[in-house]
Formats: sequence, structure tokens, C-alpha cells
Amino acid sequence: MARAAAAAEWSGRAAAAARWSGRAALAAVGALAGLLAACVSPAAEAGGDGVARASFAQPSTRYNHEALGPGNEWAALGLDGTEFPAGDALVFEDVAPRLADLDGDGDLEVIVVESSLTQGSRLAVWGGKGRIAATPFIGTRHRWLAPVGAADLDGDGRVEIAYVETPHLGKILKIVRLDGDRLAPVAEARGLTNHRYGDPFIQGGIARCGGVPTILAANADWTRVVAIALSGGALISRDLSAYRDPGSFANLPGCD
Ligand SMILES: [Ca+2]
Ligand SMILES: [Ca+2]
Repeated sequence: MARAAAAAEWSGRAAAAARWSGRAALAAVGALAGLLAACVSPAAEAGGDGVARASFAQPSTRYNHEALGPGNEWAALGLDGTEFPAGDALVFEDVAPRLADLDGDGDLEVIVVESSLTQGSRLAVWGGKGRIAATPFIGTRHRWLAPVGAADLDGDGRVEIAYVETPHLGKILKIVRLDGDRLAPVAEARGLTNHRYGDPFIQGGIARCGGVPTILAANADWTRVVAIALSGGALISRDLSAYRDPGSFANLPGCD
């Protein structure tokens, strides 16, 4: 496994999984665990601006979106014991913060979804001392984005971050890369999604298919599982199999 891909870690998933319930959610947990197993690494050592532990804190109802069902909007981000308030105009809106080494220095950064009460969501990256970079807001209240994962998708040694912007409406897969203090656009593709409104979990993720880090998502009407690779700056989609339930992303031929 490439070093950058190996450094991607999603330590928040256990906390997120603990809140899930029901058979579908259990299937999703299994699928997610399978997808992520190849990308887990030990937590980064303390020191520098890196983060070892991240969690959301201070449940909030001030945004009242409930895209992830009740209880997944937060007024603060906890990083290694320090709480950073979102501020009056924002909430954090995801199942958990996501840890990954996005700049290849061996320390982990934190990927979060921040939602403006008036402009909807943006993807943001934090270090231990505060926010490092963010995408522009989507621009409309109650328009959300669902993270997919982070890995060196194109093998160039730099880690990309994948997310689906407006997974219930526009269904646009977007790839960005941390470049200093900005998240630079890399590529995008339409007609792909990874979340159904109200589900307290996100589906799909990044697996290794044919040895290549590959995004797994659903097509726009949730009938097919699609594999998406990044090559030469372009996203290349490949139909994989039927989508039936959250477990459809697990045990795919050629992917582990
Ligand atoms: Ca780093
Ligand atoms: Ca890359």
C-alpha cells in the first residue's frame, strides 16, 4: 500500500457505528469496516500540529437539518482534549470527524463537514491548532455534502479527499486536495451518491479494486454500485454490480 493511502485513518467510525441501529445499519457497518480496513494505520504520534483524537461535542439543534437524522449536528469540535466552538453561524454536520494525513508529513489532519446556518455545508480540514482550509459553502441553507474518504487516488504521492456534494439532489462527486491553506479542486463527476436523506450513516467509501484505491458509490437512482478511479486528472466510472442495500458495497469482486 502506498504510504499516503496507508496514512488515511478514520478513527471516528467506531463512535459513529455505536450510534447506528437496525439491520440495514449493521450491514452498513460491516461494509464500511471492510472498505476501510485496508486504509487504517496507527494513530500519529503526538506533537506538531497533528491530531491523535477527534470527536464532535455539544449537540446542537440550531440548524435543524437532520439530513443524518436527529443528533448529528454539533456546536464544537474536540481535538486532543481541546474544544473548538463552531461559532454562532456554523454547526458540524457529519457522523464523526475523520483523521487522515493529508499533506504527507506523518501527522494526522481532521476532515469535517461545517454547515452555515444560511449557506449550507462546506468541507473543512483542521489541524491541532485550528482550521487549515475549507471549500466554499454550497451556497444554500440545508444543502449538505457527504464525505467519501481520503487516499492517494491517482498514485502521485499526494492524498485526495472525495465527497459527494448534495447527495440527495445534485449528486456530484468532487475530489479536492489540500494545498497549503486551500482545498484545491481536482475533478468532479455527476450522477453519483452515497447517502439517503435521514440515514444516520454514509454508504460506499474507498476500497482497493485491482490494487488501485477506488471510490465506491451508488448511481443516482440507487440501482447500481459504481467504481470510480482518478487517473490523469479525470474520474473514470465503471459499473460494478446491483445495489440492493448498504451491504452491496462489501465483498465486491476484485475489491478489498
Ligand atoms: Ca499531515
Ligand atoms: Ca494523489
